[in-house]
Parts: sequence; C-alpha cells; structure tokens
Amino acid sequence: MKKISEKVFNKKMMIITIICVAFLLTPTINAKLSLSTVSASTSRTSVDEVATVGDSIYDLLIVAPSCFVDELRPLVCHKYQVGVSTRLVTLCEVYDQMYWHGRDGAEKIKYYIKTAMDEWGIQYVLLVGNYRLMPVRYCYNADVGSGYEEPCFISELYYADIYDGCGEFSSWDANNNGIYGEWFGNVSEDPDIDLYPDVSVGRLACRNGFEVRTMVKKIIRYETSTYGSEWFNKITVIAGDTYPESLNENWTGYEGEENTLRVLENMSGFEPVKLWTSDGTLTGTRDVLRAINNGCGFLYFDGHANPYRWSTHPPNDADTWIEGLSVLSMTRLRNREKLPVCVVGGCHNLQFDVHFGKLQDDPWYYYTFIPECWGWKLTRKIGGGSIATIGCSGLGMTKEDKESFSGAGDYLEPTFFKQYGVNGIDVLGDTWAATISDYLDTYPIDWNTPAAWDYAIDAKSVQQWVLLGDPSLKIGGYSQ
Ligand SMILES: [Ca+2]
Ligand SMILES: [Ca+2]
Ligand SMILES: [Ca+2]
Repeated sequence: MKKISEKVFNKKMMIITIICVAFLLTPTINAKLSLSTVSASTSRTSVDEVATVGDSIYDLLIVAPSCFVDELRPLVCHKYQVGVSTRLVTLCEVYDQMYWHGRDGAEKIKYYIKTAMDEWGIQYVLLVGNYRLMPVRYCYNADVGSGYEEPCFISELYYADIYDGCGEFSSWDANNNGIYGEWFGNVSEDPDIDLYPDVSVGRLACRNGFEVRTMVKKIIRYETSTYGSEWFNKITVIAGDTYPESLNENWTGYEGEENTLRVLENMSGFEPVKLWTSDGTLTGTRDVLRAINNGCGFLYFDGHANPYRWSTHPPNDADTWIEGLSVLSMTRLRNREKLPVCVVGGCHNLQFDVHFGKLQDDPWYYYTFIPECWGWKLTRKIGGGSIATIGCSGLGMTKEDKESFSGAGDYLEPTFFKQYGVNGIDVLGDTWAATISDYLDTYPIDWNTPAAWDYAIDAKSVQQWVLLGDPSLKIGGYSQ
C-alpha cells in the first residue's frame, strides 16, 4: 500500500486552505460527487483510471453518524494540513447513496468503501462510533467444541477486505444466507474469503461527542508534537509465563516473555523496558502504571485477558495471576501527551460491543456487562492512555491452540513490529494491513478443513484483529 509520505506534498498544500475554508462553510457534507453515478458492483479500477475519472482524490474516508460531524471538522482540517486529503461522509449519506446495494448497514458501508476506492482512490477508512452508532460485522468462524463456544465475534477486517481474489466485491457470504464468514462444520460454509486487506480500516468506538472531541485532540496533538520526542524512542513490553508447564508438558518456557523478545528484535532502534514476571520486574499494576507514565512510543502486552483486565502468570504457577492493567486501574495513568501505540495479546481486550451488545451467556463471567472494553478505554482516556490499540475482539488464539503448534498471535503480534521496525511502514493502518497480509502469506487458509482447527484459527486470528484508532496516523508524528 502506498504510504502518505511518498505523496506529492506541495501540490496538496496549495489546495489545503481553499478546501478547508470551503469545508467549514458548507453546512452539510455533499458527498454526491460522482459516487452516485458509479455502479457499486463494478470491478476494481486502476489508480490511473481513478485519476481521470474522479474530480478529486482522497486518501482518507471518514464515515460517522451526523451527530459527530461538528466534532470531526478540526480533524479533517488537520489531515489536510499534513497532506492527507480527507473526505467526511455521514452514515445517512452512505445509506442514501447505497440504497440499491447491500443487504444491511454493514454491507452498504462496505459497498460505499469499494466505490470510494474505485472513484477516489482512498487508502484509509476511519469509522467513528461504537457498535450502536456504526454497524459492525459479526463473523461466524465458530470455536465449536473448544469449551468456550464462541459462535461469532466482531470482524473489522470485513470492511478492509473489499476485493476477492478475482478483483470482485467480497461479500464474505458465499452461500448468500446473511451469515458471514461461516465456519461451523467439516468445511467452511463461506469458503475462499480472500482476507487480504485492500484498504486500511480503523475505528474510533466513540459513544458520544465528548469522546470524539477527546480523540480528535489526541490525534492532532500526537501527529504534531511527537516527532523528535525522547520518550517515543522507548518500547515497553509486559509479559510472563502465559501457559504454565504444570498444566501441559508441552508448555515449556515463558511464552509471553519469549514473544516480547521477538518484538524487541524487530525494534532494535528502540530502548527496551521489560516488565517480566520471571525476573520480578512485573509484580502488579503499579509496575505497569509507572512504566507507561514514564513514556514510551510503543507498548506490548502478551498474556491473558477479558474485556475488563489483562493478566499473566509467574513462572510455572497456574494458580497465581498477576494483574497488569484493568479498565479501572488505567484511570490512574498520567502519561499525558506521551501516548504509545499499544498492541495487546489476550482474549477480548478489544471486544467493543460490551454492555448489552452481543452479551455472552454469562456476562458476569465474561465481563461483558462493563460499559467499555479495555482497548477502547485505554485509547479514549483523557490525560494519557494510548493513541491507538490493536488486539482481539474475540478469543485470542496462540500456537497452543493449534495442532501445528505455530502461528496465531505468536506470529501476528511480533510481525506488526517487524513491519514498522524492520520494513519501515510507519502509517498505522498500513502497518496493521501489512501484518495481516504477511500472516496470510505465511499461513495460507485451507477452507476445506474443519471448524475450530488450525486453518480456521489462522483465519480467526486475522479476522478478529481490530485497530481502535486512526488508520492514517503517522507513527511518531510529522517532522513539520
Ligand atoms: Ca453465509
Ligand atoms: Ca482482498
Ligand atoms: Ca510455559
């Protein structure tokens, strides 16, 4: 995917002022342009064709409920100022223009994204609103027989995997029954989903205008003030013995800590801060709060979680849990403008449909009764937290869940840091997308295999990997 930094900056600067003024003077957003004249079912057009067809080319598409438009205007102006041409459309406009396309809200949004890619050449999509305000797609790649029986989970990758392998719109519903990404039986009922992202998708899971204003301020401040800051050059990694050997003789070593070492290998230019249970640097929440408050550009947790808290084990001690951070304890973070990009390994940290969303059978056990999930609270926190958080909307999968004993989160998470630290991909959504593509290159999916087995787990690993944050975010900020 083409990076923003490679774009022609000067030309865009000339039109920034004009567009910003025009935008601010426009009482309602007119997204009609030529979108409405284009069939949403046409196949992909090349970048060259886009340049001749469309009146304008946008990098970033923001889709939001109309109640958030005023709060998002400063973000649109800021994006123009840093050379990211941005189009803000309301959900009503999306539904209006996609009237004849899409069976439900999520599919209409996906058709709109496809059209915006074909017409405008957009590379980034920012969805604004939690699951009540902005539709989510539930993916039914089921963990049958795993003991947890998670039939479905939120997949934001659905909005990013626009084209199938033949360049056609990818519905994720091959058998056309309105149940997406089905994998219940001995083979997938919705096989051959491409999964490769064609656009980078992130979400601000805001519940109200106050949270939108908070996130807009955080993003603008991060992109304009982070560059050159000393704190950014640190990476904090937090882990322990994820799978105590006492439970299974194959679980030798301290899996979480081993993964943090793989991450650090990929981030050789950064000063590491290690919090491990094995050497006593991680004894509880206070250690985590202190490390984050000191400032770091990146933050990586690897262990166990639910929507409320992240924890891990000391070495070979399955009975003891060491809590790292919870929705409650993160209110004590005071890292202010020193906002890390956070990647978290664990179950359900980014299950952002908690609180009467897709309630589990036992909301008290699964912590789905809480008002906001771990990943969103950390991201939207005032006075600190993260600038963006990446993790699992469903049950986090690791190599221990696979018969082949390789891949899943153990490959996915260190690969994010490889894409940034080694390959230099420094726009957050591109890093997210490149990580997923790398995973699929390494672990191609065989859809003619049973549910809940290795290939289904590989598919789930990427399907449930959610980015809560701005996909067009310049990691480390802009130099000017
Ligand atoms: Ca289906
Ligand atoms: Ca694709
Ligand atoms: Ca172990």
